[in-house]
Amino acid sequence: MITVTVVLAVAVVLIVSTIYLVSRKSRSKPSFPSKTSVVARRPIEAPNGAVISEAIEPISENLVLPGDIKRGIGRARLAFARLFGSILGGDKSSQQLWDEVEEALLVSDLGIDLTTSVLDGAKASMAVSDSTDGVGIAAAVKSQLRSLFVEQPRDLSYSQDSPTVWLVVGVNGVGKTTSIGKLSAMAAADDRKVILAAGDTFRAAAADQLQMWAERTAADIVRSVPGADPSSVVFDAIQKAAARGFDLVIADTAGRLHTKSNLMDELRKLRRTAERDPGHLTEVLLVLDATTGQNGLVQAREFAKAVGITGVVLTKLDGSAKGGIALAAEAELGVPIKLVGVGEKVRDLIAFSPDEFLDALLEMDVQNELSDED
Ligand SMILES: Nc1nc2c(ncn2[C@@H]2O[C@H](COP(=O)(O)OP(=O)(O)OP(=O)(O)O)[C@@H](O)[C@H]2O)c(=O)[nH]1
Ligand SMILES: [Mg+2]
Repeated sequence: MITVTVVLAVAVVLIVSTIYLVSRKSRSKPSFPSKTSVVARRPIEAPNGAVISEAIEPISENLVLPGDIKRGIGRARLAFARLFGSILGGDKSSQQLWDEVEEALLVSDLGIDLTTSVLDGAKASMAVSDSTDGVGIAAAVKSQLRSLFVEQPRDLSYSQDSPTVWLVVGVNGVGKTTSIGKLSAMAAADDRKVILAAGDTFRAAAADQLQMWAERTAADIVRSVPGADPSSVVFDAIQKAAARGFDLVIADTAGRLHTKSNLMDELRKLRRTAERDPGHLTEVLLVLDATTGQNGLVQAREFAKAVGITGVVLTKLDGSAKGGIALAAEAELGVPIKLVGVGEKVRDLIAFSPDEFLDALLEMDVQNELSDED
């Protein structure tokens, strides 16, 4: 009798636990095979000297470069709309509304001069249209902001004859090497054969960092020893590209402070090398860190003057609340922002569109997200 009871008890426990496990499994989310699989792991040295371990992902799985600017400029958008959005609500005098717009523009780091000119232009257009409400003010300001962007092509250009050369310049730490990795992935996605030239020979770890990106994006790399002449590295990369039928050479450069005048001399020399046959220099891209705001613009001006730039890559927009810097940079430099960096991953480089950017920055439904955040 005791044996029968024990057997029955064990059977009941087994049945109950089986039912529990089956029901748990069916409730859990279905798992899809991961799109990216890690193929290797190797230590690399970060710019600050720290060794980080980075998963190296196969390039074929990493070619999606979505233009989701709203996600990318999240913080800039929320910070801007917190102030700008409020002009649409409440019963405010016209003066209060203009004061709030001014504050929003200044906080977004548009700079005092541009803010004044945007406000003056918007007020003048309001006087013509005879409108005084918040919606009218918002529209007039948006139209003034739009006019700060230059009307020039924003796609990266290739020469008809290979190899095309792109030179990437900017102050240290702004995101040059990371952006080159992302550009390399973009070019590979476009079926271009790419060589990266490790023109930053100042820091020993710089070429290692670039090599990691070359491996991740199936690009070739030409590098030399620390302290080598950057122009000779770029020269060798162009020669190799021409000899072996590569389409594109992307050259990394050192980014020590512009106050060291020899850096500017070096960049001029690099430019001359990149222009020389068989290379065809079509882009000199200035990388600008959005989080540095107006300070970054002082340095940008120096670089633009020294080497002449064809476009701007505005990085770290994901970490900046200063969306106005995009407008300030373009108005100040007179060259188009071609791409924006919105994260550290290979996909986080987005083709820049002024209209999409302004729509995202000024979109008023962001108020819902604000209340979620608070
Ligand atoms: N959040 C974010 N981080 C970025 C972005 N672009 C670059 N970074 C990070 O910024 C740091 C510096 O990037 P690098 O690419 O090494 O910058 P660099 O200009 O080559 O620096 P130097 O070689 O020292 O002159 C790294 O930690 C990058 O991961 C971006 O768009 N968003
Ligand atoms: Mg670098």
